[in-house]
Amino acid sequence: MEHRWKKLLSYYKPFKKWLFADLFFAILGAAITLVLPLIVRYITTSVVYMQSKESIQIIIKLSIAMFGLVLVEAFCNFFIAYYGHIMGAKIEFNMRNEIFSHYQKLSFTFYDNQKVGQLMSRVTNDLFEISELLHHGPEDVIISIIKFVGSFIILISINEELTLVAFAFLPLMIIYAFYFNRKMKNAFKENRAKIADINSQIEDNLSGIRVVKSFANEDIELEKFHEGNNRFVRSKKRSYFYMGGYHSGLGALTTMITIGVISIGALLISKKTIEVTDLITFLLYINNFTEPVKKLINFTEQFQNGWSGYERFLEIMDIQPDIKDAKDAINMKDVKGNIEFENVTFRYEESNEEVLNQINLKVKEGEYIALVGSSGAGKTTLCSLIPRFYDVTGGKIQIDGTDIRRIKLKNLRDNIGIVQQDVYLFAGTIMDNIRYGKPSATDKEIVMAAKNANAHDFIMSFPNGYDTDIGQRGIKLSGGQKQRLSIARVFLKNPPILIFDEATSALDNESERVVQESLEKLAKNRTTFVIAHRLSTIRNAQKIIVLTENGIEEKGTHEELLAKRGIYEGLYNMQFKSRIQ
Ligand code: DUT
Ligand code: MG
Repeated sequence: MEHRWKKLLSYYKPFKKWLFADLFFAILGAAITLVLPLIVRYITTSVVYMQSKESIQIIIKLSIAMFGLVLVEAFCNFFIAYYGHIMGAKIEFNMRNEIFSHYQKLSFTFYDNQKVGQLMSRVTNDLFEISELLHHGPEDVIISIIKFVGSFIILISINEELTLVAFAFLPLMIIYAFYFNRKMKNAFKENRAKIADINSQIEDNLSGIRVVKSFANEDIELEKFHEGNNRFVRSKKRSYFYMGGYHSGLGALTTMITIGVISIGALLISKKTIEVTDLITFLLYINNFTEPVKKLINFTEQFQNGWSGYERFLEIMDIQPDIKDAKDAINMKDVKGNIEFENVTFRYEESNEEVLNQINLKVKEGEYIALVGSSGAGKTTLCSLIPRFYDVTGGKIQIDGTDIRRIKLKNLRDNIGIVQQDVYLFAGTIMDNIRYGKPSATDKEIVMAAKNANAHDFIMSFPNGYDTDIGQRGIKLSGGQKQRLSIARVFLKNPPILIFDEATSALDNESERVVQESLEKLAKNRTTFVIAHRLSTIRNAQKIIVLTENGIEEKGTHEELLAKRGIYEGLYNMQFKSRIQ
């Protein structure tokens, strides 16, 4: 707990001056608010009874002074509102950077178990709540305390009885404000949840709009949407109910305090225990002690929201990336691509069953090997161990004789190129997306890579060529085109080790042939792992490995494995026959 506070306070550190300036102007502003009625009181009790000449002069001076003070107060309020918020935004900026760069460090295991929407709301909503608390919290508390305590001291020194009358209403006000504020804030939270629902529904609908239309299900979608939209209105109604209750009730209570003070004050005047001016002073102070009550109650809510947002923030920040550089990690130069699995065992964190058990495999540099086996046998898993997307739970993997856990992650992954079935393209142009493989690449290199990947021709057939915007996730491209862009990326990256995971599975025969051609060109002189369901695509692999639940069951060339009349032959015959039918 203590270290959480320390860490929270540490966010103020770069903005110490801002914070102090903020607090200084908060105090100054509060002090001026307290002083103004005192000047009025001085005028009404003393100055008006002076000789007229003298009194006129003093009144003019004091009026000017009061105008001046109001201007200063206005500046204080402006400073708090403007620079206070900027400070909050800058703190939010720092925290957002922190959590985003933390996201970049976390491993596959983390993302396997998270929802993207929730991770996003940590960055947006939670941080907003925290920064609101961080910049409004201190000033609100200080202003409220000064105003409340100050007006209490001033009033009690004027008249004790009337002070008691004025403050007698406060407990009622506190209870009322507390109750309605809580209800109101909860209702607002509910609103936000409902609008989040609507947003995610819209997002889901728009992302799947092609499916919606293909099933002609627009009406069903509309109905679903209306439901969510109606829930939003109901929730809003509730929040406006409490908002109305809160404001009207507190307004009435404040007026009641005024009436109470005037009534009792009038009685006291008639009994000659106080002067009319005292009563005026009291009336001038009423806002100064009712407002802090509202502010402090608001603060308790704000604190709860901010703090729970902060805890969710820390929850993420406290997760240590389970895959990171060892202290003595090295950079390898001129990686050849000899890969050796030694007694490799692996299981996913959340399951107790081993996916891979005691796998031994030696792949020489430049070798082209294929992994086949039934779905779920662990082919993808085996390949994702090489770039350390996951760490082995037993045994080790070596590249050129070095345990991959001793190689710097960046260096390791720079040496491995991956082409998968579902290609992820970023929103942007074709040029940008290929350049992702090597950010420093020149345009010439990019065109070269595209040519190698058999992509240049189709790119040039677009009116904007390489500057064509491909839309979100490359929606404007065909499957084969996307695949060739992802191959161009890897050409540009130029790594000695390659992994093709079902790279052509989603394609028709014609585009498969084109993509296959570019894949084989890419694979030349590189250590290559190919996972393929269509055995026709891996016939010429130098080595085919059959992976099953029991591990590596068969190993050899296509002809050798056929001759063995084992699992591979079974798989092959099955596909061969189904092809003919
Ligand atoms: N598995 C998990 N968690 C994951 C991924 C996979 O528990 O994040 C399990 C599912 C499966 C086993 O690991 O039982 C192996 O999965 P993998 O994806 O490696 O299988 P595959 O051989 O690549 O199957 P496919 O041919 O369907 O791609
Ligand atoms: Mg797979």
